[in-house]
Amino acid sequence: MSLKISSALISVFYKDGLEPLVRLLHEQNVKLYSTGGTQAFIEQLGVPVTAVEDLTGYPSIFGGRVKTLHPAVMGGILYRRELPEDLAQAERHRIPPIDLVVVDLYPFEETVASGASDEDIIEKIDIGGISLIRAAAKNYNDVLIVSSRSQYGNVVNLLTEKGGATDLEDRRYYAGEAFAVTSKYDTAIQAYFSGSIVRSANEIYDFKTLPAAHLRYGENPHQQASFYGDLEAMFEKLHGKELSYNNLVDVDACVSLIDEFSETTFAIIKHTNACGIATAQTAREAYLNALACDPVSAFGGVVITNVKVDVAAAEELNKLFMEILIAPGYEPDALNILKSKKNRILLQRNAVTLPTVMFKTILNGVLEQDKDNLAETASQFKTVTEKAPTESEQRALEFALKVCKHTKSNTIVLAKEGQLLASGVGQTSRVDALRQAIDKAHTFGFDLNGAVMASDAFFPFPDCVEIAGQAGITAVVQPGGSIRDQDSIDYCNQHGLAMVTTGVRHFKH
Ligand code: 93A
Repeated sequence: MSLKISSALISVFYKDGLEPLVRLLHEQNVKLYSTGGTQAFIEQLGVPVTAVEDLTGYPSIFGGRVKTLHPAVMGGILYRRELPEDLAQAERHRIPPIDLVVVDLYPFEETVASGASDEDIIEKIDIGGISLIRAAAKNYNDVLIVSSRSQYGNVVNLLTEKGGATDLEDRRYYAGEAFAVTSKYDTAIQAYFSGSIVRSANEIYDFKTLPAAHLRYGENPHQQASFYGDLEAMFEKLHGKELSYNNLVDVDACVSLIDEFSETTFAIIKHTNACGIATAQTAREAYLNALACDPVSAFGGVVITNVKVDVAAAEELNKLFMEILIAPGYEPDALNILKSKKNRILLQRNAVTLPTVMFKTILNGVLEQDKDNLAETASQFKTVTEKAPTESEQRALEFALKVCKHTKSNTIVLAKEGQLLASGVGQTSRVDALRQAIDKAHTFGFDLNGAVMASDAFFPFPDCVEIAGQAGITAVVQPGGSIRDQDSIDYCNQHGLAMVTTGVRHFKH
């Protein structure tokens, strides 16, 4: 059943990416309720919002531990709109409906990974947010739940397309996603309490319990190979040939990369590295900007997006010879266009909780580690130069850093706002990575004046910033921590570059 959203409760930890959704809801005359920090963020956008305290008649208490845990909030989400008894009770207790819930949970895993104290980690166990998500997902019959920042772009598209209304199938889909979010969240808490990542890995990788699939061959035709896992749970294959070993490796790289982005994004992967990625207003524009980065490498690549593929995007995508396209959904006409190539693999991605650890066999044993799940936002950047990056540069740096994290080391990523310009990948020196990136950018016609640079690890010498400065780069992000950091900073100060550090290294091998 199509339902128009009349009111929404928004309570998010990270405010990044929220603005377009807030503005759209405001345009669609949705009454907004919000918690402290989120309320301040919305007010600063000039959008009217009611404090959740005004709804509950209660202040936020116990250091914020109890903010939304109140019958007026839970009731407004959970009462059944079609049941006369529920309607009567809602009226008697003056509980207004809440038709949309938007939550970004306390970053529990990130807090654990940052090495915070036990006390700080416990405080980051979200109780109210989880309850809001579960309540709204349970009542998907009447309520839409947005449970992750990665969904904002799709939800904006959905609400724009449907004029602020949703259908039952949309709400059910997002309810499923919501329970994937809450179960992943609780799994991380459980893993923390059990104190052992080894145990969680063994649970995840108990080969005997996983379905096995023989692959045609491994990385090369003379290598035998199998995959152990439930691919059908992850993807619905809509078209095309069997996935190969290398396809699976690239699909994995695609999924990890795209999950960093909440805006409308397209990425093109070759041999696990992005040879194009862009965010834009429309799917078509994002795809074309991603393709422009390196149309030569894109040939035969694996393409992923975080939005439904529409006809305009499909018409452009259809021109590319690609191995695989992965999307959360396809418009029926878009799918027809894309099916025109017999072997092209079209995957529709489902919301599935992925393991938080990774392992590989080495020597006579196995290496195991947590996945690199730290994603620094601009608010965590520390400016170390006289000049600070402009807002546009900050956004470009954040974008470049996300790409950098998913690119083979040593890597240098050059970007402008919302578009990868070039990267240097898997080089034995950072200088080589930078030279490769600059050369590639020029090959494909990009002017690097005003572009930004991200590095996966610190600069041991000032050579990289010198080369970057000469190429026109104006802002740099890097972890920092080299004993010669000051040499790079001095060069930036002398030549008017801005540099920020993150304190977090992102090697990937
Ligand atoms: O401490 S809580 O578990 N208690 C609550 O009642 C509650 N309600 C929302 N945390 C709670 N939240 C979380 O607050 C949300 O999940 C979100 O992460 C955060 C938003 O807080 P603010 O809007 O004040 O920044």
